[in-house]
Amino acid sequence: MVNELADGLVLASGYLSPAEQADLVAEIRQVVAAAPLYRPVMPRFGRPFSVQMSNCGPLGWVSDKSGYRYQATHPVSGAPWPDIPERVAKIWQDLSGYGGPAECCLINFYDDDAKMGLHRDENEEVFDAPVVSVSLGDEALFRFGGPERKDPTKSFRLMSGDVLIMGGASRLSYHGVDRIYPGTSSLLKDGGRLNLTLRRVRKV
Ligand code: MD3
Ligand code: FE
Repeated sequence: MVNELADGLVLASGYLSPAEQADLVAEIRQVVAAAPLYRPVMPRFGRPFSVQMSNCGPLGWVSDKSGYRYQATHPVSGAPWPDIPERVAKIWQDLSGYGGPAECCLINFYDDDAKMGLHRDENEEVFDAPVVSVSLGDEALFRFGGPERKDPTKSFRLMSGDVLIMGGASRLSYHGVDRIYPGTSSLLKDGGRLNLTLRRVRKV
């Protein structure tokens, strides 16, 4: 079921079947075997994120004391990021409506207590492509506002297999994850939530 939650914010509920979700998780497990999840820290003060991260694709999004940026290598191992799995690239191809491949697949892992504060995705060089995000595992309470931090927000539950597309007017809107609902999915054997966020970084 496809539902426009706000101008440019489209939720494809249950886009991935349970079998497809399981295949996707197996592929992401291979990616994080090569590029382990790590815990980034906030710029300046160095406060650790509650979310653990990794990436695949030519560019990965990273955060450390010196700032947010995209880079071609894992910040801990120094190795290039693994390729974006075919199955993930296809989700972008099918849903982004964009004339070029995704360059970054950020992998966010939420344990039971993890959350992500309200922010905008604005470290990319271009904003003409949407952001496409895939939810896997436990449900999350997602908060979505407007282009200004003070704008009113609405909350939605994201469930395993849902794909969210943020284009047009919503591309530069504030958003975050307020909480995870532990035990709401059996997809990940040790629980938690995986989110894949696909982005175009540079102009085609
Ligand atoms: C709305 N991730 O990685 S995905 C992020 O569930 C991020 O892990 C959240 O925000 C997560 O940056 C939310 C949904 C999402 C992603 C990007 C957006 C919503 C967005 C960009 C613009 C507007
Ligand atoms: Fe974001």
